[in-house]
Amino acid sequence: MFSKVLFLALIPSILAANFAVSVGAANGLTFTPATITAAIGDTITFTVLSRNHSVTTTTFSGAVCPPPPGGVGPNGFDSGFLSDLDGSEPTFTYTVVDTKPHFGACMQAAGAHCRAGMTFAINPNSTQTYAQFLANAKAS
Ligand SMILES: [Cu+2]
Repeated sequence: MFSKVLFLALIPSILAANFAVSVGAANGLTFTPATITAAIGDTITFTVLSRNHSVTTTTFSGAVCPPPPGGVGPNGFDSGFLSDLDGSEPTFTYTVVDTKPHFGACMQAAGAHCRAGMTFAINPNSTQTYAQFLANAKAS
């Protein structure tokens, strides 16, 4: 009986996936990959590979850039600034808690990184696409 309970408790961690996203690879203003399709319980680990960036949720349209401190919710998030200026490659891990679209960007330089296209989407869909979000960011 105890072992059956233990086994059932382990199932979510067995099935959950972890996605790795590079932030600022090759000194670029990029999240790679820029879109992630994830299920509840999956984790996304962002690793900053250059400069000083943030991983922050924002709105799909309107005032996209810069994303506000704390991020835009519900279930938004904000890594705060993560500097790789010392070569430490800092990470931020988000655990997915819903399957709704979440759009995010870097808040650095008063939104300049965001407007340059430093953006990402978790679970974009047919009405809220990453391509449209990116266009909204560049125009914001
Ligand atoms: Cu940045």
